[in-house]
Amino acid sequence: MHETMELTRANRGYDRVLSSMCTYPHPVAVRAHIEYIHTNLGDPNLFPEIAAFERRAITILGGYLGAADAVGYITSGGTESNIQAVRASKLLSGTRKPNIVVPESAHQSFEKARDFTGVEVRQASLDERHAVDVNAVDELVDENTICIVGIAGTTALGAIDPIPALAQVARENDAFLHVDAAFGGFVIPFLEKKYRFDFRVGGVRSIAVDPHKMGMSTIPSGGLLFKRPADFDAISTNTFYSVERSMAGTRGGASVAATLAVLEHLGVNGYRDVVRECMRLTNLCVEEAAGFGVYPVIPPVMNIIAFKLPGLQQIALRLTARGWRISVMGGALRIVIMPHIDETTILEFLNDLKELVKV
Ligand code: 0PR
Repeated sequence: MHETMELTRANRGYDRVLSSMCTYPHPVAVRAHIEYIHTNLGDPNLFPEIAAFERRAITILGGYLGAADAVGYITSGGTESNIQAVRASKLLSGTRKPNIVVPESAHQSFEKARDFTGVEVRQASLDERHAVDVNAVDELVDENTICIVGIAGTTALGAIDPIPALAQVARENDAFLHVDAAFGGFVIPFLEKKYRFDFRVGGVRSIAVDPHKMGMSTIPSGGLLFKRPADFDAISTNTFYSVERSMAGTRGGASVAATLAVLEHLGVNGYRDVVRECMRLTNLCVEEAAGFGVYPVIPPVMNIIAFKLPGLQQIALRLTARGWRISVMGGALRIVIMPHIDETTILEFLNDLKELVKV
């Protein structure tokens, strides 16, 4: 009894959490997760039904990203997807001293990819819109560049890199192009404004897209998709029971079932509604903050706002003391307007922010 109470206290939930790209999973995802909690996709022969769920989930994700015939698997998250994409590009290349070119805004998972694969990571500078500068990428690319990375929804700002221009550089240099849409992959397809960032751009070979972020699935569920089956095959290992293309051996089938359940339940219209509400609150937040002289680094593209604030550290500490969970990133206060945030919460946050900015 005592231990249960401890657990309950530790479970604070997402109340006042503006720092996270994760949220409460959808109830249908939770139900599916529990139902399949015992399953192991490491041995798909044992659970062929879940292996089929995974293929269906990948087909739906591929459809959202412009290639319903894409192949791939449900990973443990964006980190695994990015590492595996770099690994695939390395295994496909014959280069002895391979390098990859990533934007300065890239997630730290590419550092891990470097450590695991031994590729050199070159960082390209950003332009005034905080998207990668394609000229800088072009200058860093050489005959040993095996992979170029573009980000569709950067961690700090939610900016979208110019994927079509990166694709051209990749094509000219015979490099693999990976798009990190871990966050943006479940937002951009459902925005009113259209962006070219997915498999519809010729040259995009793989995409990371995380159901456990805006997809409202359970943790851990990431997605790694390849346009060409041969690219996915590059990361395969023969085992005595099957062919494995994942990083892990034993891996849970529960979040795969959860992902398929929420994908089928929400569908395009469901996700569009989720994104529409998050964007309404994002825009409301930006407009209200402008009313007391606080502005974002870039006009939000998606439901991520990075506010420029004089006295940032002090304000961040005071917000934290009032129970807000926020991030300080790239010299700004980053908040993510996830589905667990409602209008009342935003207005309370803005009240606190306004008070602290005045002090
Ligand atoms: N790519 C991008 C663009 C990301 O923003 C992230 C996560 C990843 C890859 C890696 O994804 P996984 O964490 O699934 O491996 N960025 C989040 C962030 O920095 C991670 C996070 C999530 C941090 C929830 C805190 C938190 O409460 O915001």
